[in-house]
Amino acid sequence: WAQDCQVSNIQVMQNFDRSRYTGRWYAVAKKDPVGLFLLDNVITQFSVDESGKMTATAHGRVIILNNWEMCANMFATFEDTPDPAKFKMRYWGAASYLQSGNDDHWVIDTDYDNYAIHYSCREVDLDGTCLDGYSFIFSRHPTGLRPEDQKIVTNKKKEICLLGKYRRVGHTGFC
Ligand code: ODT
Repeated sequence: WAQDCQVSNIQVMQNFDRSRYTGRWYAVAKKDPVGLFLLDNVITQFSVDESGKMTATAHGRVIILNNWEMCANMFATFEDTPDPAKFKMRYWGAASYLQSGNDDHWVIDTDYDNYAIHYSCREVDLDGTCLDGYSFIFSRHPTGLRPEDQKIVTNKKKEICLLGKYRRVGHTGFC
């Protein structure tokens, strides 16, 4: 089996269950996109509304306008696609000067109770690989991933061709 790194061949979570995904997730690692936004202290909260649609809020430390450090409060709604683990995420900030956009939002893998791997390719290259994207590793635990989950996560990072591209996301209490 040779890894081809085609975005269209990336395997996502089978039978993704959005209701089990709800609640709080702590970002523990991140692969940054071009135009990096969320720096650290990133916590997200997923919900499913009365109509079954997934929504989320997130906060994290950002630096805007060159040198102004603040805690960004962000919101997102998710549009379903034929694959239950692939969404379109429309997002915006509590303040107009924060980032907004519409990104792919794929759940690569999760056990719902401990870890989750998120992936978003913003720009697919001519050869079908990802030219610009980002990925978050989330934990249910503010202390990070359990050792038994680290192995699973490392394997998945390999599968999505991002092994070695992540940095640790710290939680210092800034937000
Ligand atoms: O930080 C970056 O460099 C790119 C990320 C931009 C999107 C941030 C939008 C957050 C919107 C509200 C929360 C949603 C939860 C998302 C989970 C993972 C992806 C951000």
